[in-house]
This record gives sequence, structure tokens and C-alpha cells, in this order.
Amino acid sequence: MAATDNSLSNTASRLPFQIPEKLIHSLRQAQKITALTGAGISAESGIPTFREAQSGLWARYNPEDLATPQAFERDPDLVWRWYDWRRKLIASTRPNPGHLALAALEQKVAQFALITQNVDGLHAAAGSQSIIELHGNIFRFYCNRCRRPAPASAAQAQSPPQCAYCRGMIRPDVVWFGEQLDASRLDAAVKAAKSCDFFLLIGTSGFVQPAASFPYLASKAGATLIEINPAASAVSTIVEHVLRGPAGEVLPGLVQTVWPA
Ligand code: BJW
Ligand code: ZN
Repeated sequence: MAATDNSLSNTASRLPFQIPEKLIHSLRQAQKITALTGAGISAESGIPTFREAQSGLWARYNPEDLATPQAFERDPDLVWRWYDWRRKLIASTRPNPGHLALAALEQKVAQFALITQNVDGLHAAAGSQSIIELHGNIFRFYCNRCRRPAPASAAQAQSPPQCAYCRGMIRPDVVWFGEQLDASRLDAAVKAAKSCDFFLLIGTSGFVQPAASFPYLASKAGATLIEINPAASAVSTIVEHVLRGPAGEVLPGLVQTVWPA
């Protein structure tokens, strides 16, 4: 992944709407902000989302064939090649102004947690620190049999390499449908959702559990919800402030407006 200029100076605010004064004021008072990101935040980096009708990965590929443990058992080479293709695509991208704005936001509030469903590593590349990678990371690997971590050099292989310990098959460290999420990451995400003043929902369709339940947990615990997405999501109806637009424009505008340098 290319190194990146971690400043917001070139991301001029082009917000197509006014942020209400009351919201600006209460965001400035916030002690803890939690953000949940999805594929939409990386769309402006050139990484396809999953469920968008024309451009989403699931419009071209069947998740049952590629993103389930059964698929990997049935045809490990096919699944391996698909992840290899995506890993190469992701490796050629850079964080966009939306990722950079979240990294800047982390420095503005006393407590900040970033829960991401993305496996692309772009939040870390943008300089975010407090990241919970809920669905794993496409650049990491582990053994499908003994679960031990495998070296990153597995990425060079053309088909799933063998585990050095048990000869099981190495797989990408991502969470497939029907698999449990890592318990400590899930626990940290639930705690972050339940303990924040503001919960930001950014670029996620809100269909996939358990992440889709986090806005409900946050709302029930008294947080104010803000959604940043050009389109409605499955959870828009419970959101107090909907900021309709691409994350790469709305987030820098929001951060610059609320916390001018
Ligand atoms: C922009 C933008 C811009 C565009 N700016 N925004 C019923 C039957 C069977 C199973 C289930 C069931 N009900 C629930 C389940 C469980 C299942 C689930 O939720 N399924 C639903 C789909 C129905 N969940 C699981 O299996 C999870 N495990 C689990 O629950 O364990 C316990 C359990 C097991 C079994 C049964 C029951 C319980 C695991 C989920 C793993 C998800 N894995 C994937 C693949 C990861 C690896 C990889 O990358 O290959 O994760 S699927 C895919 O979806 C990926 C994403 O992280 C995830 C979420 O998608 P996301 O990020 O929201 O993307 P999109 O494309 O949906 O939305 C993009 C959004 O961006 C849109 O809103 C756009 O408008 C917006 N946008 N441009 C801002 N510029
Ligand atoms: Zn093994």
C-alpha cells in the first residue's frame, strides 16, 4: 500500500448541505465517538462494495461460492484466486479523504473507537490507531485446520499453501458467512457501541450481522446516530442525522466544520 500524506489540507470541504449548529456544538462536547465503517468508505479508493446493484461484488460473484467455509472446502483454489485478485487490487489503492478524516477525528476527541467491517487495511494506512477489524484482514493468513497464524508470504502462493505445523490448508484471515467473529474483537466492538456519545455509521448497508446490530445497541444506550452514505441503509430509520453524500467528501467537511484546525 502506498504511503500517504496524512493531512486534511487538500481535502477542501464541499459539503452539499449545512450541518445544524446544534449538532456542531454537541459534537464539540463529545467525550467518546465510535464509528462503524463498511465497504462504502473504500469505494472512492477504487475498491468495489458488495451489495450495490451495478458495481457491487455480489452483483458479479455469488457469495455462496466464494465467502463461506463450505466454498473453501469445495473449491479452495477458486476461493484462493478470488482473494488473490482482491488482495492485488487493494494493494494498488490508497486511503482516500474519508479514511484520512477519520484518522484526524481520532486526534480531536478524548476517546475514539473505529469498528471496521473492511478487510483492506486502509484505515491503518491512513493513520487510524484504535481500529477493530471485525471481519479480519485480507493481508493476514491462518491455518484452516489448526488455526495457527501463517506468514504474510502466503500471499505469493498461486493456491492455498500447506500449514507448516499440521499440513492443513492456509486461508485468508477474513470472516466468512456462517463463521463466528473473533470473540475479543466482537466484545470490544459491542463495548465501544454501548459507551459512546455519538455513533457514526459510514458506508455500510447495515445488512450483515452482527455489525448491523451495533447502531441499535448504541441508540439504546443513549448515543446520537449519524449516518454518512449517499444512499439509504437498512438502519437509516433509527438515525437522527443523515448526511447524504460520499464519505470522501462528507467526512472531511464534517471534521473541518466541527473542529477547524
Ligand atoms: C458509500 C459510498 C461512498 C457506496 N461513501 N458510502 C440468515 C440466514 C443465514 C445467515 C444469517 C441470517 N441472518 C443473519 C445471518 C448471519 C450472517 C448475516 O448477517 N447474513 C445476512 C447477509 C443475512 N452473518 C454471519 O454469518 C456472520 N457471522 C455470524 O453471524 O456468526 C454467528 C452466526 C453464524 C451462522 C448463522 C447465524 C449466526 C459473519 C459475517 C461475515 C461477513 N463477511 C463479509 C466478507 C468478508 C471477507 C471479504 O471481504 O471477502 O464481509 S460479507 C461482506 O458484507 C463483507 C462486508 O464486511 C460485509 C458488510 O458489507 P458492507 O460493508 O455494509 O458493504 P455493502 O456493499 O453491503 O454496502 C456498501 C454501502 O456503501 C452501501 O450502503 C452504499 O450506499 C455505500 N456507499 N459508495 C459512503 N463513496
Ligand atoms: Zn495448521
